[in-house]
Amino acid sequence: MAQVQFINGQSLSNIPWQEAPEGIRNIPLWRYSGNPVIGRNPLKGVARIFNSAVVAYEGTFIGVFRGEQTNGIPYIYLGCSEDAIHWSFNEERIQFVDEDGESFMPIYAYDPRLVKVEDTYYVIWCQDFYGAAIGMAKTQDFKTFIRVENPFLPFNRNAVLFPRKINGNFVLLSRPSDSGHTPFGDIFLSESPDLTYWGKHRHVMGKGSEWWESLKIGGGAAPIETSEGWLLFFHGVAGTCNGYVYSIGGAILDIDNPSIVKYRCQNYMLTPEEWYEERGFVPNVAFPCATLCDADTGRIAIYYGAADSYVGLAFTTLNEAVQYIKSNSVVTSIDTEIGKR
Ligand code: BMA
Repeated sequence: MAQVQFINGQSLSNIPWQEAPEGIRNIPLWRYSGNPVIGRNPLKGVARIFNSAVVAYEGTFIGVFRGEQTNGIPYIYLGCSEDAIHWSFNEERIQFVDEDGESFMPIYAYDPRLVKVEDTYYVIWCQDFYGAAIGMAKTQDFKTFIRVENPFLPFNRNAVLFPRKINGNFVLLSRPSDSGHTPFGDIFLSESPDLTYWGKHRHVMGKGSEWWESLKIGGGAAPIETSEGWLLFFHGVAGTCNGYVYSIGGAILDIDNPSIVKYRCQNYMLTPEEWYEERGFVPNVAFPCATLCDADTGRIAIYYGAADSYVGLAFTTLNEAVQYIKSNSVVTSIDTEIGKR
């Protein structure tokens, strides 16, 4: 297969990396041998950090972390790292403000994603808005975080912004839900010229016919722009007699019209197997929220929450991930349509 390229990719020579282990590999992702990279009680007043997102920033790394406080309420904390493996965190929760500078602190905030579009970083998370809904804030310096209007009505989760405007508009993936443990869910896409008014809603992907994603799916890491289309790592959920199992899936969306799925991998890309994925506050969860990419080598580092208790790191290359998705792709007419019924 011809080499796949990142589009608008950056050099990231300090991306964390380990070569794939020897032996049988059934999946195109391999775990960092030092996982979990964030363990229990990582911070005063915080019992667990998981489902968190990182970016490269000024030669080092910075991230927004879901911290489960010792009162059980999740909030978002800022962390930084020299190597994207060892993290230190601000003890203070991120202090969000409204446009007018007034404090805005949601009752709870969880599952943050972090995406740079042009010169601004956007944090997107789930918060209470008369039920579970999407919250959003912007920052340019990781000191001031200014709230952006809530994009959608409740109930919704797993919102992920594309890293550039498409046809002049911001584009957001989301997963309409209920306010509880949502036993259903497809990925949709919405556009906005200004991050205030959202429309042109499209269906992107439905829960899969494969067992590992047969209950619901949700956006994961920000889509990665490549010569094959937008590479999306998402989560797929199976409902078993002992509860939900969250795996990592992979798909490639059309570059100009990402409501069209070009390829969708029928196999999971990673599923809970290690102790830190199978055992924890919620067992059997691998929940991807971010990637780092190095355009020079094609390396991809994937950050995922493990068992609602830890942060795990996994690796792949652009070629291996895309080749695996393409060679195991099954798309239905619901995937390949524009998604506007
Ligand atoms: C989902 C979200 C995630 C969590 C997952 C498994 O509904 O709440 O934050 O990781 O459940 O508990």
